[in-house]
Amino acid sequence: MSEDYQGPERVFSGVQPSGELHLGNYLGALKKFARLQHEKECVFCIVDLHAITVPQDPKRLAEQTRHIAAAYLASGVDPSKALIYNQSDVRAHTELAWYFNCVARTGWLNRMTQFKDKAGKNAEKASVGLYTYPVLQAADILAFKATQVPVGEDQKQHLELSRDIAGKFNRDFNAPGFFPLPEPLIDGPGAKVMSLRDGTKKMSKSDPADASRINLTDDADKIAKKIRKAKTDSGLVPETPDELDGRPDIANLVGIYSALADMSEADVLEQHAGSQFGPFKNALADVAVAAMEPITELMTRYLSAPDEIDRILAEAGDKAAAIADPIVAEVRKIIGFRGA
Ligand code: AQP
Repeated sequence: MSEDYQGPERVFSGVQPSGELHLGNYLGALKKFARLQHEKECVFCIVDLHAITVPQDPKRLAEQTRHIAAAYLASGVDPSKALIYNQSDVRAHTELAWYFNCVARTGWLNRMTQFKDKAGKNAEKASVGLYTYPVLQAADILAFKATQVPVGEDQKQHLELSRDIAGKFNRDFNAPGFFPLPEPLIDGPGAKVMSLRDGTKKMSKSDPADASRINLTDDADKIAKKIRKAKTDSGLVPETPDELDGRPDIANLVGIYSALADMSEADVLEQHAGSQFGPFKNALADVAVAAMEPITELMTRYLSAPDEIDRILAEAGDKAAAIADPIVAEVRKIIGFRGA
């Protein structure tokens, strides 16, 4: 946090309604959110403005947004403790993003590896929105003057950009401490869940291979099958975490086990050291099904009441706007707009 920032602590994070959520989203984000709501003021968003940086089917977008809301609720985020709202319902995001577009430097954005990964060889054809995505993300966080941002490791570089934007705004407009420098919360197991087919690639909703990920909607049978088919090597389960170096597929499975069972990696390995991967995967499948099945069931239950989801989102949207609008009004004044 900025040395000069004197405001309250606040946690902000978001999830995109751009496809099926998977175990990486759950362990890297949702599970942490459910814990943090007991410790700090939390604002959680469904970032539909981010989702449209790549084409979305308008008929499916609202449905996917409810799907993410159901995932938040099923993962244990309680709307009476934390806000769960929809980004496009709160205008402060887009307004602040424009001001930040004028603060951020193109050189900073050119360094963002996620844009390069997502745009691929066709960067010229990617939307401008995909390019400036991290600027909107900075606006999401700073419209709430959030001090902490729980995310997976893939978001670390974007968080650094948010800090750079906050610092430059404070300096450029001679407003020391106006924005905090938000800190990423990336600690703990599950911060980087990798593909079940390739332990060097992150588990991702855009991977064409469904077997690479465990979706939050997969039933027990599917979860177990995917884990049994996960890539391993010809060795045995090692004895200590140090021996996971250079064995990315095994390190990934041990990491998933540890995160789902709330055990240290050392304890997981102590239980299974020297075992073949068949029995290890069976044990992991049991752990995964026990942890994920209740979430899938709860999601289905929440999704059967879309009106209730809409009510929760609308109520939280009003509360979120009541926090963010005055902050953005102050920004207008600081910038020097007439009538601000
Ligand atoms: N593999 C992962 N391990 C740990 N955390 C992860 N997150 C995503 N993948 C992993 C975290 O989930 C949160 C929400 O992510 P998002 O919906 O904003 O989208 P994303 O990061 O773009 O997720 P995907 O699945 O990887 O989507 P695509 O395939 O579109 O790139 C974030 O906190 C993220 O860190």
